[in-house]
Amino acid sequence: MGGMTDAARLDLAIKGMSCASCAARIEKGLAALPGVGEARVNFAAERATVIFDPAVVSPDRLIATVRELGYEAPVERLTLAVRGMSCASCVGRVEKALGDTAAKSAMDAAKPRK
Ligand SMILES: [Cu+2]
Repeated sequence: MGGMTDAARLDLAIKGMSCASCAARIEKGLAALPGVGEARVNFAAERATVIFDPAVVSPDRLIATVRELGYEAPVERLTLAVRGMSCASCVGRVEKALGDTAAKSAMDAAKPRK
């Protein structure tokens, strides 16, 4: 994780995996994207957790990659946690980088509370 200043975490549901090597394939595909620090896919739980830099890669891109590999990633279960956001302008900056409606509503939940 060293070096990523604005690391965000995306948790998403993945459908269509039939064995553990499906999970490994998705992990590999996600980890190969620029801006992805870590990708973990749990076959049994049908879930993926991706640590990424929202300034480099968008949640949209991560989800699209899962779909390009042939699996389903229902966006309604997307949750996003962003570390290191200290003020509203940080939130605005990350939102701008994300540029997706679903991700934005997830960001609202992640906003720092006063
Ligand atoms: Cu498989």
